[in-house]
Amino acid sequence: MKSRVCEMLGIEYPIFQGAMAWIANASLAAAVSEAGGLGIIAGGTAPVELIRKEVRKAKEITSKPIGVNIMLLSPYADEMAKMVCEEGVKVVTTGAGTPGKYMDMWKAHNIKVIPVVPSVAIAKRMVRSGADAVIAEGVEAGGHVGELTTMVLVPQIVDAVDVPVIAAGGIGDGRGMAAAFMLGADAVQVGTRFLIAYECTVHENYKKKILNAKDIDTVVTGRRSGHPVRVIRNKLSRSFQELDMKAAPLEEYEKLGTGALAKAVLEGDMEYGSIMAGQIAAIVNKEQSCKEIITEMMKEADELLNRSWR
Ligand code: TUI
Repeated sequence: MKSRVCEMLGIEYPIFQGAMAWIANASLAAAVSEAGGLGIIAGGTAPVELIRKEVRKAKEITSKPIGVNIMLLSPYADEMAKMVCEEGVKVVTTGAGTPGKYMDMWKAHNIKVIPVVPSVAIAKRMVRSGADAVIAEGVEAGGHVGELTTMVLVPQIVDAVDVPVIAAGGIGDGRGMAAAFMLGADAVQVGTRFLIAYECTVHENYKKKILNAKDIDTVVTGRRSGHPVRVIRNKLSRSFQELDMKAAPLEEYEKLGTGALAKAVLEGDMEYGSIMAGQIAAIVNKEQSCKEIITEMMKEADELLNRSWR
């Protein structure tokens, strides 16, 4: 099941590990890359030197390709964009915005640029400005989300652009992966399932939340604020919903949201921390190594895609 994405990036399996802010560090990304997928270190809103250290650490653990994700709402996005050039990173993904202004610089450093896109129009715009591939992310995903589901977004973007499309949002096993391939995707991006990997250093309380999550346990908060985010329901998500209901000023969203992700990830605060996770959390029921996750997904997807449907 080699795809053109594997050839473009020099990876063995068409599985990207989703960039999860404060979570996707050298430990997780290097384990995924070492297992043959594409590990991605998340820049999130962290200061650039912290992420530079993670990039260097990852390179000590594996010699395989590693990506870095730049979250474009970060106050450090400009510095992060330069850092990936300085550190010789080969693959950059972006989220929560359009990276057009960095494109020339990245191209000059031979970096493959793969933006996350929530719509056909943005996908086309990114390809026009030089994207090598796009990640079509549906609203099933955890964290900052668009409006459309993976099921409807992926085939439309596949039809609209001539670069490889990576499907993201709601993919957590070989069935989801096979389905994404059927929709025309060349690879998949998986976030939530990697949260419970042994190599993932997120707080144990966060892992337990994922392992215990049921189908309807996530909710999108903050649509009104312009930063819709999918999280597991808790006291914080209910407070956000109250802000929505009373049409609160945007500063109140910011006050509530600042530092909330780090609170969940680092301190394990499951009441007032922001527990970002995708809807597929419900099928994530066992802890595994990154290698086990990738091997299992590949085997399942391979069997399904080779099955006779007559
Ligand atoms: O970026 C994500 N998911 C994220 S980022 C994040 S950290 C965060 N911190 C503070 C505030 C908000 C988030 C947690 N999860 N996914 C990729 C993604 N990108 N989803 C949607 C988009 C997107 C949205 C609009 C990409 C481009 C875009 O373009 C709008 C435009 O016209 O520029």
